[in-house]
Amino acid sequence: MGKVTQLLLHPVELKAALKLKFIRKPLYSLEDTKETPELKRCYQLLTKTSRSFAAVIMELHPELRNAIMLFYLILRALDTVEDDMTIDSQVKVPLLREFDSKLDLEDWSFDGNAPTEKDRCVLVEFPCILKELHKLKPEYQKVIKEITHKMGNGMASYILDENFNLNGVSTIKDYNLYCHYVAGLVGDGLTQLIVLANFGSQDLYTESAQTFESMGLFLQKTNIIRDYAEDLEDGRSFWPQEIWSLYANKLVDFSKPEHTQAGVHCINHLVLNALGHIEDVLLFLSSVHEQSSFQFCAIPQVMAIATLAMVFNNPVVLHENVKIRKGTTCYLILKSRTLRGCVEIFQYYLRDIKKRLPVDDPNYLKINIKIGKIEQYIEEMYQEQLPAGVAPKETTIYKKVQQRSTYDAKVAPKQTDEEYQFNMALTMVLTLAAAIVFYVK
Ligand code: IN0
Repeated sequence: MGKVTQLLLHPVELKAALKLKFIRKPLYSLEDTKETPELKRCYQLLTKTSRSFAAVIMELHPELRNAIMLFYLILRALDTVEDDMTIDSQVKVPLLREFDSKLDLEDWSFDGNAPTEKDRCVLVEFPCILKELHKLKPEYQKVIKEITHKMGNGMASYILDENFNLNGVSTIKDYNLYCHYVAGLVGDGLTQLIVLANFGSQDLYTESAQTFESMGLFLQKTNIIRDYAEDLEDGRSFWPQEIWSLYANKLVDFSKPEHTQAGVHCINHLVLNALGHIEDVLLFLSSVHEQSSFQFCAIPQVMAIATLAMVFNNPVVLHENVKIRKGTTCYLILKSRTLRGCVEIFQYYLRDIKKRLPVDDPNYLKINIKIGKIEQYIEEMYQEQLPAGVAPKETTIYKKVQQRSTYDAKVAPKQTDEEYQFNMALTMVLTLAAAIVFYVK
């Protein structure tokens, strides 16, 4: 179904798409910084590697924009080496283990990727990344190097792990460890950068590693559930055997019609496991103060809960990738600019999951209990349903939410003004249309 038809069938999303395109003003834009040819090329590479998310990075506060853009490109380079099945492990393993040492070089590039590897350009044109990396504050460079070292070695250890290559991920512990190396560490690095820039509460990094770890794991686990069919096609699997072996003898069985119900039960079990990260995600978001950094952190998380609701109890996932509508992404980008907006999005999709949870699902009770616990946590965040005269409990999360609400309060007037501008424009267009129809008649 064409994009336009989809939008016309979802007027709320059409409105969001028009607002995002014509009314919303970015907080910061690239235009306001002088760009060297190398920096310009880096942002072009960024746009090539991730269309939609590149725009979010380009709207970041100038203090962190280049650091996060370069961090993103370097991680994409590492990912492109790890993903390329044509590179012999004799070459791949040392390359991954020593990748961080390449960051100290003035002029290094790699042309060994298969021509079909979509982001090979990032490695071929690595010199412009190195040039801009060495212009960053030393403390930012140190963080990027440290995370690249840990991730490169983590990925290398999996390449060599025979059992992993044969049977994929076996235990839930392995599942969390694999997700730690490819996504948890990203949360570690980004949190250090946000704290160093003083864009979040000082305890964001020291409070608990689990909090920023969950930011990465919630995204990665959602992608792993969504990409079941695509990964199997590429001869890879990341679903933990400890879970899927409860529903089938072989992981590939789920793609057979007679095992569809078992496959759906397995999807729902994996969704239950991913729901375990939501409270940490909400705690993390309530600790990010600088607005463009908040939006940078919030957008992937609200996209993930929308995707998780879409894969939930959905047999289509066993045969093809499902994607949320473009219109939905526009609506989520506008609404996720405040913590309150993010909480309402999570509440909406958790209720959607609960509504579509079949009573005969083996995890019916556990999923209901988990969603109930998250609802309780959200109540503790705002404590707005308290009986008269009962004072809110000053818990850590409550105080962090109170503080974040002062930043939310600065966003709300902008959202109201956008609504006003949209209604004005709509009234003009409708009046004009009516006038034309009246005179033509
Ligand atoms: C990301 C994450 C990301 C953003 C903000 C805060 C984060 C905190 C912890 C961990 C990751 C965090 O966001 C991107 C989003 C993205 O690239 N989305 C793609 C869609 C997609 O499906 O790829 C898009 O085009 O919109 C993300 O998914 N990852 C990522 C990579 C590097 C950085 Cl610096 C930040 C990838 C991953 C594997 C989930 C970490």
